[in-house]
Amino acid sequence: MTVQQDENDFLHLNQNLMSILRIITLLLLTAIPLVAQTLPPRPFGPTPKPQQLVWHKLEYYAFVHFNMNTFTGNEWGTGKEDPSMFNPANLDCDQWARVFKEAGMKGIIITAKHHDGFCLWPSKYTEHSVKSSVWKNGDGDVIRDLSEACRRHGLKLGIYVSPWDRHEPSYGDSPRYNEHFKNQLRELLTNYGEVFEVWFDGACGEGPNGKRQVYDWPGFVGVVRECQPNAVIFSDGGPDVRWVGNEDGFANPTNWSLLRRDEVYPGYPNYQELTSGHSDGTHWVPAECDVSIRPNWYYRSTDDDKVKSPRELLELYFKSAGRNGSLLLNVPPDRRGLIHERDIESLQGFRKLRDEAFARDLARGATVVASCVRGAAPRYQASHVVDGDEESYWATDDSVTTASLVISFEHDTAFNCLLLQEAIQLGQRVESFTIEIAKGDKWERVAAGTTIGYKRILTFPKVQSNRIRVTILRSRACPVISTVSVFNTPELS
Ligand code: FUL
Repeated sequence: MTVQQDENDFLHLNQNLMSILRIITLLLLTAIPLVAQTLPPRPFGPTPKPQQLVWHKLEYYAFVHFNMNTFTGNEWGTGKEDPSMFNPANLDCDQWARVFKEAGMKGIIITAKHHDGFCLWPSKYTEHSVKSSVWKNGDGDVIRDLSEACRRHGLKLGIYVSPWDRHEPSYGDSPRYNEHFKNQLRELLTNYGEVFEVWFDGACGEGPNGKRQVYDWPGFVGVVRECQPNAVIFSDGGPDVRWVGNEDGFANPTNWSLLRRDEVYPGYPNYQELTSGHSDGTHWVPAECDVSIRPNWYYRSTDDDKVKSPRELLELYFKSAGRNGSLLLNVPPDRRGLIHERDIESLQGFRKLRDEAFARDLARGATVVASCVRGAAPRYQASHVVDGDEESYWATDDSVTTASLVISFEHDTAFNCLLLQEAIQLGQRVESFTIEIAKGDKWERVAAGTTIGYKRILTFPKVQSNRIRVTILRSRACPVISTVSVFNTPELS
């Protein structure tokens, strides 16, 4: 081998290395923007905490107003009731749990203490409780019975506890009562296993000469966080779940899970705002829609023929869970301590209607084409909206806030209901959308909406077509849609 040959080999090697380097650089230069482009959308605005995400999926659960008022026939007791009046001779929390489970509910929130101060558990801090009643000779504990029944039936347990207490002598002596209330909260939140929601009622009927109690809200919230870190806290203004601003069980069609939380407090005078939330809200505080299956919160035999019908309950479901809220349906046990036959009938009828309404998602597995797919990446492709997986989603490029999806069926298909979901872990984004069907070579509008959020259900007169176009007209950031479902629900025709 000559010196000349050596030099040639060296030069060749160098040239080869240079070409390889050039190719690598080229690859990197083209790949970097692609990789950057297909990064998931960044969260936009306030987003839900993990326990709020879990809560959103519950959608429908029971409210149970049951305690001293059940026996007096009052809606608000005075606190002067004789504890011996509380005597539900056939109390059976297992029956409640069975009925609610069969109704398709996910949990039960019980009035552990209402405004009259009577406690359904043997609190160490008052004599005004089940321990002074004749029920089970004072040895009973409704919260214990219910927590065990919930566990047996796979239901979540929630606790309603009224800060306003008309029995407790320390009420009005602010620091003393606040301590009393926190002690009672601790009992409820440490002795009965996991609690999914703590419900703070904002009502207080003290007149101008009534007792003035300044509540230690940060302290109350602190006790819940300490004892039940996975629970959500409800009040007019959250901090985790807000009142919907009415007791009729509906949210407005425009419903933001957002709230200017620092402005809203229990007893907030502009509570009508809560039915839509605040579009410029600073925190994620979704709406819970509470309503009673009867005209009153507590059981009265005179209401037995006024129980809401399955059809009325279905309509409420569309106006609550179908408008980005949850449905908290009150079903008050009677004086026996049982859910009344009339209520059971309605709950079962409602379950049947709901099952029929959503029996078959016509869009599942259909062909979907989007006007834009984020980075043209499969991870964000349009078909994710019909794959039945709430975790996967369709998203557009960051710069695209108006976009559409066309869902095609093999044949003309009749339908009257559409269900949409945003991937809310990334925030609530959509402000306006339309739904159209193909008629010949034209598109015909069948429905339009504003917000979507966790779940938005739209119903309309039955139409028939082989193509549906969902257009996101306005979104605060690129739309991120996890579900589009299509139904032909018999109840609506
Ligand atoms: C209100 C209370 O005053 C009613 O009695 C009932 O408990 C309802 C759910 O909340 O604020």
